[in-house]
Amino acid sequence: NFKEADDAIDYRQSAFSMIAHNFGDMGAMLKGKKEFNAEIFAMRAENVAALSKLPVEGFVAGSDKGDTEALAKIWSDKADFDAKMKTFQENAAILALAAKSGDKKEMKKAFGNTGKSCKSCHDAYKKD
Ligand code: ASC
Repeated sequence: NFKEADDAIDYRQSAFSMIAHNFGDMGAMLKGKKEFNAEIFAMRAENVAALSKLPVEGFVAGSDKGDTEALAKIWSDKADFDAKMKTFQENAAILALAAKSGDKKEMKKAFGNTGKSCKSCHDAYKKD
């Protein structure tokens, strides 16, 4: 139900932009680049978990053409792409739980796994 391919591209890029903003701030806290705040960290983790569900909808057929870094391989390997998106969503959900646990070690582990799932998809499906 996007009018144009460009609308689908805007939609997914908006979601990725919000994911990067929230995830990046969590990374800054874990790496000691800014003060760790458990409440903000948990809010950001919740945001990422919710946002992780959004981009996939924007990868509609034909939206490899336009102002996008998405590789055409996404649509020829859609099952693998969707599986990687699902792994990201699962890792983000685990990160949101870890954030509420108060256990910094768990948070770091879950943050690392989530970042790995970002990267595995970028390596396979994003122009560099
Ligand atoms: C980020 C960000 C990404 C991922 C990736 C993880 O903060 O913007 O694209 O983490 O670098 O490896």
